[in-house]
Amino acid sequence: MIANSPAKSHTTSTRILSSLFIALFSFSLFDPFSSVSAVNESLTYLWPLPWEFTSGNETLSVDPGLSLAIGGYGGNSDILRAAFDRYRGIIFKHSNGVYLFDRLRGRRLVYDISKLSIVVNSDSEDLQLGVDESYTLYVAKKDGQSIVGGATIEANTVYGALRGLETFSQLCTFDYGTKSVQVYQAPWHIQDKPSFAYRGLLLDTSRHYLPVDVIKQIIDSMSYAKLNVLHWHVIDEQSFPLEVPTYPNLWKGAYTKWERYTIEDAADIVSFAKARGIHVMAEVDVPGHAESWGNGYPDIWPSPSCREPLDVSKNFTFDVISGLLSDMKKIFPFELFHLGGDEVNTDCWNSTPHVKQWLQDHNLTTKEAYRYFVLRAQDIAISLNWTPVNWEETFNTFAENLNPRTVVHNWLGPGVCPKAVARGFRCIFSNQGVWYLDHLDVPWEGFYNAEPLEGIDNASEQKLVLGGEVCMWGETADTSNVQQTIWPRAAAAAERLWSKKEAISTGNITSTALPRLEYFRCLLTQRGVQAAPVTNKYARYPPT
Ligand code: CP6
Repeated sequence: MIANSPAKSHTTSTRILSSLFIALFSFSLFDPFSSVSAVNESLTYLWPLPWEFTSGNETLSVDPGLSLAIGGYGGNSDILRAAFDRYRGIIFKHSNGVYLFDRLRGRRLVYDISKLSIVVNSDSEDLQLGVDESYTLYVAKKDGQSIVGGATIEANTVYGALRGLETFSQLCTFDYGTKSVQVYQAPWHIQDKPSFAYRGLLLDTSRHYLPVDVIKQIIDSMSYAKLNVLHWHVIDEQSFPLEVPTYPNLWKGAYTKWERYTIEDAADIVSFAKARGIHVMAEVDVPGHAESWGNGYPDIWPSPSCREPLDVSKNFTFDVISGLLSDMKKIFPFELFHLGGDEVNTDCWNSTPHVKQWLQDHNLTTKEAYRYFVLRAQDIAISLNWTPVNWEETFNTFAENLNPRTVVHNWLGPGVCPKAVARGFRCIFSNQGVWYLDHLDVPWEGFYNAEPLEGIDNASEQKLVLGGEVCMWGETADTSNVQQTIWPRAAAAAERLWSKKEAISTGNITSTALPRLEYFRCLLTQRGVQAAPVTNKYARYPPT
């Protein structure tokens, strides 16, 4: 655990002393400073790395009574005030008790930064894809003359201000020596914005149910890494945990009556995420991965022995999809909606007499029937004013028929986004070889080195890559291990999706990124997120 901050505040003499001290200790068997000594003063301990920044060599103290001054058109935002209160809790987690104690003892306390000013230029809280998340952040000492002292965040939207608050909180470190919160390497001037508009995490609540509180903790942790889309793979073949008022038997497919999400739960998750600048994209994966629907409505199965894919021959199937999506529309305001379409094995359509008959009557092969199903589901989503997202098999099998608004979601391998954008489709990168979190054998470097734009040179085609998403499939993850499976590797992808490519692609990542990621992982654990260690440090021993 890196308990302390970058040691910029040390005077030369204490630095020499502490080096001596560490040198002495490193000869002993037990090295209590092994992790602290990993702090490298030439690195910027922010994750993900901001686009442009300058820093200095002053250390500033932050007032535990830090107040908020808000201005601009968006100054009256409840989202902003609530976020400030949350971040106060994070920043002063360790110091508030000390502060109160000092005040009781009547000590006079003087701080460099007592106010955080936030200016938001727009009062719109509309959260859609591509919303402006840029911000500038200044942290500087008030010198009496200058009016630009203290901390200031400027943003065009409240969501940019949220990103700036996160960065500010990462600059604030509790110093165990002075028992106060300090900003090292000030003055700071940061100008920041994301590389990609879509920076997602898939959560699967069908293979294992995740309680609402756990989903909220994950949303909180996403905001620390500036991820901004929760792809909620809520339903699959194993269970149907979601309430659907129009077809109330659907959630009979839940594992138990406790492992369910009411529509109020779902709406609560959406507003919790919105308050953190995070979109929730729900997925209804059809026609494969949908066996659980038939627990409540067995007619949606071709037959009791053919439960998947759903029955393409019945209008009832599409009535259920239509009712389900209409109910979802009231809960999920994000413009993208995921319709799955992956891993469809149509063999048993051919061996189910009434479906086989229907195929013959309509002169369709099973492959064409798969296409018909996906396109009909797309039409329902589009009529509800959604932009459909589909897994890449749909593109791989019938790109020429896909609605041109379709967003192609890559997963099988590399090379799909280049093909999709060449045909004018937008694309999301989730290559299973590098961004599947359930692949425990992929180390953080695999996540970090993945590049959504690989193989795409043309700037107008690059713009069609919305971003990428790491996937936490739920077969082997539940409440007991989901956070440590997501973190810290999801953070490696988060920096890839946020930071300037040139700034994070040069040099040796073991020295430029690893210590920063270890620091961020420590920050996660300080904030209560059960993040796993980044690497097995001891595997490197004995040192050579
Ligand atoms: N569930 C659904 C899954 C997977 C997919 N879709 C999946 C496939 C292969 C691996 C991991 C997950 N479990 N609905 C593929 C998009 Cl290795």
